[in-house]
Amino acid sequence: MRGALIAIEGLDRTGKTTQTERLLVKLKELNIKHKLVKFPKRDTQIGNLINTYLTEKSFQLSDQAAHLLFSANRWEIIDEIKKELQGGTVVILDRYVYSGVAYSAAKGLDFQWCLNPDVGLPKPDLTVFLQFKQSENASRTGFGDERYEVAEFQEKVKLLFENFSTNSEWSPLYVDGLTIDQVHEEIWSLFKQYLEGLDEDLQVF
Ligand code: DGP
Ligand code: NA
Ligand code: NA
Repeated sequence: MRGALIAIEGLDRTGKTTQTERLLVKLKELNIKHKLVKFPKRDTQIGNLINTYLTEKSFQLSDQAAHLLFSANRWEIIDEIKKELQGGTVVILDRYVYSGVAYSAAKGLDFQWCLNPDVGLPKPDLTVFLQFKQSENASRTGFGDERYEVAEFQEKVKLLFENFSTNSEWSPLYVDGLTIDQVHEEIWSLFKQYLEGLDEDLQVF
């Protein structure tokens, strides 16, 4: 049995990082082998460049070049992720291909062009998409620190994420008015069925 590949997606400040951490605590309690990978993974050389791009607005990079760096950042660690899965470890991704495409296409790049460099990456077994019915995330603390954290841009990203809503692994989760605990319980109920591991091969984008 291989481990499940689970992605947590959403706009900025929807609570992804809080929820992935909650999930890790739970898996630890249950003694289930797990690994978290947060994208962009900023602690590699490519990731360092991405971090500079996101945090320093004076850093000049074409939209296409930035896009390909984010994709390269996924490809540079994918063999490690596959190895973990083969060894039976559950791998949790905090953002993945969906963010890669949605954030770049929101700048006006062609959707399929954006997806192309990620074609061949493994598809998650489950992708939980955290979202608000209202544009509530703009009022959450910390919003606005980085390059993409601008309300109008986030609205465009939200629309582009919709393109994935017909994917079979896609599970939208509205977090309006829910507490951290309640969101955690919802994620857990989606996640539970994958704990035993899976027989079938991973699909690819
Ligand atoms: P985070 O560390 O999760 O807050 O992500 C940093 C920012 O980068 C966030 O605004 C979303 C954006 N982002 C994440 N992955 C990608 C990607 O693959 N491509 C692009 N263009 N943006 C991304
Ligand atoms: Na962010
Ligand atoms: Na974030």
